[in-house]
Amino acid sequence: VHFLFLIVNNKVILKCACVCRSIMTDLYYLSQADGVGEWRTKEAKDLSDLVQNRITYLQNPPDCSKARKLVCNINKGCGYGCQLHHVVYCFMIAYGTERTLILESHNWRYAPGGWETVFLPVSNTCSDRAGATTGHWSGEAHDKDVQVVELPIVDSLHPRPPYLPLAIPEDLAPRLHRLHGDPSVWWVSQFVKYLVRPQTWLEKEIQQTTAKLGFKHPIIGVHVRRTDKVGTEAAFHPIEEYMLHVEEQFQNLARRVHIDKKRVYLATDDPSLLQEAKTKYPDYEFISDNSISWSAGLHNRYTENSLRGVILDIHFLSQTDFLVCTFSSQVCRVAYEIMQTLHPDASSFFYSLDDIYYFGGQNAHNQIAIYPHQPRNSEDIPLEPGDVIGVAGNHWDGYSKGINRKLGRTGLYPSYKVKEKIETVKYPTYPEADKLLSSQKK
Ligand SMILES: Nc1nc2c(ncn2[C@@H]2O[C@H](COP(=O)(O)OP(=O)(O)OP(=O)(O)O)[C@@H](O)[C@H]2O)c(=O)[nH]1
Ligand SMILES: [Mg+2]
Repeated sequence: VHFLFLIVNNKVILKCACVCRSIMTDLYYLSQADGVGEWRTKEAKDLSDLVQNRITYLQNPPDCSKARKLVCNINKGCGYGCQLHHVVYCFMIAYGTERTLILESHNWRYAPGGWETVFLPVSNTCSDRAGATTGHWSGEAHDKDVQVVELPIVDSLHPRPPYLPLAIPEDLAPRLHRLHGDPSVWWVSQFVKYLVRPQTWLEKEIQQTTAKLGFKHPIIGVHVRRTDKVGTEAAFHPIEEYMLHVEEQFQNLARRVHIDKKRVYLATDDPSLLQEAKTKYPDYEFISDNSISWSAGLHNRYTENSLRGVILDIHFLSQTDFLVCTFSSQVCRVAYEIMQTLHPDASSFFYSLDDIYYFGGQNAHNQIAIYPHQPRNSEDIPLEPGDVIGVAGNHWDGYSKGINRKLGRTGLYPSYKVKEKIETVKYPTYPEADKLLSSQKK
């Protein structure tokens, strides 16, 4: 549909979009038919309970002085989304190496008081990093006899353990493949879910702001990243580009739910955008706190007030029915991740104007060809079923760019002729934690 809408003004193509919308609606009802929807809801909850319980178990050792620990300092020199992802990366390695994560966050650039000023501590029993032996990360086997291991940022991680996105744990892989359209994101989202459990004041703040702003469904989330990002790491995209996809999604939603009002939650670091959007799109209701956008500018960014703002923006974006944004921004990727924890499978509830989903510092992101492809011209690369393709990006015009690893050739290929190649890794399986959980459930 997105591809087709690029070339409007053509009756045939508009008709295709209508047909496509009907197919999407049928697929939705099919996903709910014959109790599958209920099964999916329960399976999603069971899987999340399982993982959350394992993390809780890992994070609360009975004797902190003897626990094996992995120390992670939040102060990577970047924004909130980037720092949160840095902690997620640490957490995945902690889970992989069966070490309790110790999160250091004093003098955090957003809140000098640290992580616990906004979120619950990552452990109730073990926040002291002291131990008999301490050392820098030098690989799981090498660090075997070191009690406390310090982890650097992913950019300087040597050697690299297998416990990194976009890989998923082998023991959960069959269930995740059955449940979710993008198991890699689901796995990342479980760590984010544990991390962003709000302190009581923040929970109240979220509730109050929900009421104050009139946040209601149906609603589509738009994140527009401007200021320091534009021209350096990402291109400028006018509001019109986002709204094209917002309108398209409301037409899709209208097939299943009643749209009383076309509501858009707008999150942006450009405070002038809200007024522009309201003027240009009077038939929409824009829900946005303009003072949050003011606090997101570079001059005010690293303050507690701005932190509160970005947490609220990400919260509301994640609560929307669909996200339109640029995945080059970690703000939107975090919102998309949290969204996964609120639905059995929200993997398709987004449209990114630029990048495909990625984590950053991840292992190679590969796809596998499922259909053969004959190049149309010199820009294309050939595909044979089974070929492994290292994907660089989706051009959102029906084609992706990548390297055919068998041939060593880089170029374009039709996006539908490949599928994601999801790597699995032997993570520890936490049988003790699982046993505790099933005895609680009885
Ligand atoms: N409240 C709010 N703050 C924002 C918004 N967009 C950007 N920011 C601020 O700008 C920071 C951007 O830094 P990152 O979180 O690293 O995300 P990014 O710069 O988009 O992505 P990277 O450059 O890949 O790290 C955020 O953490 C916020 O502090 C927004 O829509 N709302
Ligand atoms: Mg940045």
